[in-house]
Amino acid sequence: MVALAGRPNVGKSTLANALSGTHVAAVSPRPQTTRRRLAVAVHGDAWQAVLLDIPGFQTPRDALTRRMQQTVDATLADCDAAIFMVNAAEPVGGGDRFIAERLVASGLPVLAVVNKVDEVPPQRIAETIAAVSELVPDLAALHPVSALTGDGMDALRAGLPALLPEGPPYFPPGMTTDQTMDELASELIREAALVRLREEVPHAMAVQVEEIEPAREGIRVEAVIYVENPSQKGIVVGKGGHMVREIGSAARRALGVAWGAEVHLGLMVKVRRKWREDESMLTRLGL
Ligand SMILES: Nc1nc2c(ncn2[C@@H]2O[C@H](COP(=O)(O)OP(=O)(O)OP(=O)(O)O)[C@@H](O)[C@H]2O)c(=O)[nH]1
Ligand SMILES: [Mg+2]
Repeated sequence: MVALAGRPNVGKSTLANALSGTHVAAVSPRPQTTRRRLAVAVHGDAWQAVLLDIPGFQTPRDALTRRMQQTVDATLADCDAAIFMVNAAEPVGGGDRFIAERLVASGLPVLAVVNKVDEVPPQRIAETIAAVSELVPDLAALHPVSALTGDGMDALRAGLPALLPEGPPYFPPGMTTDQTMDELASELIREAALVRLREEVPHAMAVQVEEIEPAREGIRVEAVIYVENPSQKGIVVGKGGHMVREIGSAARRALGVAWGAEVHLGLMVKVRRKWREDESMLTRLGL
């Protein structure tokens, strides 16, 4: 079990998807895309690594982000190793230092990944590598990569088994995530919405799957996108329903690939004031 630790937006979920060869974790340019912990299995020849994709480290602001940070802490207390991920395109800063201190204190073997090398010149990559090596002096390994283009990813993949103790395989061949169909659907619907929306809407949005069942030809999904106020609802619905239709068709395509089946998706947009502070709603959303 390998925890993926890093600031929001460094590319943890992109890395998990790329190493597993599937699309099961939501990825978007908005920070705090990942809200729940999800396991993503990487199957090697005679080994298996289970990556635990988790929210980026942050200072909690409300009940939602408090729960997200608890998920991070619980995961670090219960894994065999950690990947410390930083973004080469941003200076290594206080947020990275805070995470590094926690990882060093945990005593876990730590492999560092310097991501987004496609975005910066070599000099900058070298500076980031030096800064990371200083933050975590006993690194098991360090890999500069681009999770987006695939650069450096083969070497990283080959380095995973050395990080891990021997144990039983948790995932059968071909299975790459522990998410239920509901969870995967809500993850990919939220992703489709996140990449199309900006400002305050992404943080105010949650997705709940209401129904999922085999239909005559494929799988039928009914889901609700919750937002916090009517103006956000207007943005998500879009002119004449154009935005919600676009979100729906992107999510339908992604789910179709994940399940290898035709997907029929019904999406509603509803207002639920202050849901981020509503503990029972958060529990219902699986957060
Ligand atoms: N240029 C470039 N962009 C990348 C790379 N890896 C990820 N990204 C982009 O960075 C953004 C954030 O990626 P995510 O994988 O969602 O980041 P994350 O660390 O999981 O973020 P949180 O879940 O919010 O903590 C997305 O727009 C990705 O496409 C990379 O190697 N190069
Ligand atoms: Mg993520």
